Parts: sequence; C-alpha cells; structure tokens
Amino acid sequence: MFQPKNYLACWEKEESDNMKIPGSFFEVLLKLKDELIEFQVLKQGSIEYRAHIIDFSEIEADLADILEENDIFLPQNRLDRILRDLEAEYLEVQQKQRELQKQHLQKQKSFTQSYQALRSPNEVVKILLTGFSGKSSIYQIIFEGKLANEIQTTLPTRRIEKHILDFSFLAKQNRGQKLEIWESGSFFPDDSFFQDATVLLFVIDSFDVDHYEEMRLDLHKSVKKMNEMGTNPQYLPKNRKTLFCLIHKMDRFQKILEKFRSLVNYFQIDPSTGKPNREIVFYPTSIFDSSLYKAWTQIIETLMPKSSKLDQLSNQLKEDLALYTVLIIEKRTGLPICSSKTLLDDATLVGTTNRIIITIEKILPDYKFTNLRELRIDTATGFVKVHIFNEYYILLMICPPNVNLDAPAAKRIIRNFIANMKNYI
Ligand SMILES: Nc1nc2c(ncn2[C@@H]2O[C@H](COP(=O)(O)OP(=O)(O)OP(=O)(O)O)[C@@H](O)[C@H]2O)c(=O)[nH]1
Ligand SMILES: [Mg+2]
Repeated sequence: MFQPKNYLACWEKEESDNMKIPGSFFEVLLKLKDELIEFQVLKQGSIEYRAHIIDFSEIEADLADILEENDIFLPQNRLDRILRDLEAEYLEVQQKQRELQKQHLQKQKSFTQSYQALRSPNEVVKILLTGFSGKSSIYQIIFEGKLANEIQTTLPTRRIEKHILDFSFLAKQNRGQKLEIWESGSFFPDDSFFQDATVLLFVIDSFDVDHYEEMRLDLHKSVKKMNEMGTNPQYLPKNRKTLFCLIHKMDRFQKILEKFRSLVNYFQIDPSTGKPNREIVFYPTSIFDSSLYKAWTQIIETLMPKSSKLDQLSNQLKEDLALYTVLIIEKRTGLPICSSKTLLDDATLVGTTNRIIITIEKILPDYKFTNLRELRIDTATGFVKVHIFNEYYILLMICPPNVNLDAPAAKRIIRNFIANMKNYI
C-alpha cells in the first residue's frame, strides 16, 4: 500500500491526457472502448482499477474509495476541482459515445433490413429427428431439460411428432426465428417429412450391431431425400453444414473415441457409390453425459451464429476481471449467446453447466430453496461462478483462484456488464 499518509494532492492535467494526482503515483483517465465508457486508475503506468461507467456518480464513488484505500488525503476544494475536471471530460466522452452508438444503430438497422428482406416474416426452419433407437430420449434431454433417469420412453413413437421452438425472443439480435422439430418413429418416413426441411439429425444406435447395414442404407437414403426435397434458407451461408448424424448410445463402449472413429469410417460410406459422403457431420452422443448438448450447441450455431457485440462485451468482462472465460447461455435451449475468446470448448461448457443447474434446481425444492440465483464451484485450479440473472440467461465465469468477484469493484463491473448486455438481448 502507498505510504506515507496525508499527501496534499492537487490536480494536474498532463499532456498525455491522463490526469495525475501529484504526491501519489496515481493517474486517472476516461476511455471510450467498444462504445463503453471506462474509468481507469493507473499506478506507475499499469492499470490498478477499471470500471465501466454508466453514470458520473459512479466515478465520484470510485474515486473516493481509491483515495481512501490508498491513504491519499485531499482537501474538499481540491477534490471538487478534480471532480469538476473529470465531469467535463466525462461529458465530452459521453458525447462521443452517443455519436458512435448512433452510427452503430444505423448500421444495425440497415443490416436488419437486409437480413429481414431475405427472410419471409414467419419463416420456420424445419429440423428432422429420425433414424434408429434413442430419438425421443434425445428430444427430452435437449429440449425438455430432463435427466437420463427421468426420461419416459415406455411408448414407441408411432407417428410423426411436431414440436415448435420459438426463438423470436432473440429478435433483437436479428436471430429470432421459429424452429420446428419433426420427430419420426423407427420407420422410414414418407416424402412429406423431408419436404422443405433444412436440418437432418439422423440417429444411429451404435450398440445395435445387427442393424448397422440397414442403418447405413437409411442414413444415406435420408441424405438423398434432403438434397432432393429440402430447402436451404437464403440467409444461411452456402457452406453451412445441415446434415448431422448422431452416433448414439456411445456410453456402452469402453474406448469411445476409437470406436467413434471406426463407426464414422463405416457410416460415412454411401453404399450406392462406395465412397464417403463428406457432407455429413458426425457426433458421438449419449444421454448419460453432456455430449448431446455439445452436439446440439454446434448444430444450432450453424443456424444462428452468436452475436459479435455480445462477444465483445464478454471479452471485455474477461479482461477486466482477469478471468479465464466468460459465457452466456440461454437457459431453455442451451444455446450459448456469446462467449469470450477461450481455448476451452464452448459447447462442452454449456452442456456441463446445463446439467449441473438442472440437477441442482431439481433438488432445491426438497430443501425449501427455490429460484437458484448464484452458484460457485471450487476446483483445484480455480472456480466457476454461475449467475442466473433472469428466467432465461445464465452468466458463466470461469476464474483463476486468486480472483475476488465479491470485491465492490468486481461486483460493479459485473452489474455494468449485465446492464449493458440487456441492451443487446
Ligand atoms: N445406453 C443408452 N440407452 C439409451 C440412450 N438413449 C436412449 N436409450 C434407451 O433406448 C431406448 C429407446 O429410446 P427412445 O428414445 O424411446 O427411442 P426412439 O428412437 O424414440 O424409439 P421409437 O419411438 O420407438 O422409434 C430406451 O430404453 C432408452 O432408455 C443412450 O444414450 N444410452
Ligand atoms: Mg420415440
């Protein structure tokens, strides 16, 4: 901590634009970064504190805290002068911020218009869930948030079942649309099933060795039907993959990865040509781990890419608090809305988090706890903090062990992040 006490500090504005507090090693400055106003306090050139500012009163409070924490004494008239200068600076930066936001909005508007021009207003993306044993279980795990032991599969599916998923609540990000999941029973569906479909999820029962040949024939027959009768909405980039094969019940094998590779080699061969069909994307799945979430997350991302603005915000939060990773998940669908740059795999994180939360939420009422709000999980190399900030969204922060998210400054940064985020979702 900075010593000795009771420096009489006065305000100086340096050429570098950083405002210095003489008698101390501190400088303060306001910066406009990604359309957000950031208040920074530097000590000998390195950032000691930073926070997003929505209102000038926050700067006042932050400055008072910093002076007190570092035993810097300023007479009231000097403090008033600093605040006056800072306020003038704040108003200037705020003006710039508004101009930038206006430009951004205009850009966004023209993008939305061109995007909407490509889509008919009530466009529905048709997703097919077909193939062999496991389809209804897969549906219940991904879309009804069930755990493996809660799945009701006593009745085989006799007809085609249609489920509608409404994403129009994501409309602000230009991604709102409806998905229709068409689920078949274990029979080869007729042409109306494939008509106008965009995505194929074909389930292979990896444990049913006796039917491998039949499954492979049906898989490639379905792919052909998709190519003949399916549609690719215009707004989807041409190279987006839309044909997926879930090699399911992989929990039944010991060496999962090895087995998966050999099954992919087998199933991707189109029996009519003897050659592999590279259009099909394969995933190993099981209802007993997070692999289904992982597959679904990757599939849905091809349809609805994440928002780059929110990615930016989450990167900023990651930097501000020196975290490993920041991620926001839409709770009902397991869809990652945005994430900071990370070496970790988003999809695995999403799956694992959803499973943890679903499990915990299920036991809470037994203990007369409801509405899970926050959760902290400590591990040997750090901790995971989960904020459930409304019915729909989960903020996931993966942190090194030394980070203190309960410090007032950190709390404020997180509050600001959530407030900012709400402008985009
Ligand atoms: N070991 C294992 N069993 C699974 C898995 N997924 C589903 N099952 C079991 O497979 C059986 C059939 O599951 P369903 O989900 O009803 O299969 P379906 O494809 O909907 O069946 P139909 O409606 O008759 O076409 C059930 O007994 C499930 O418990 C899995 O990942 N691993
Ligand atoms: Mg079924």
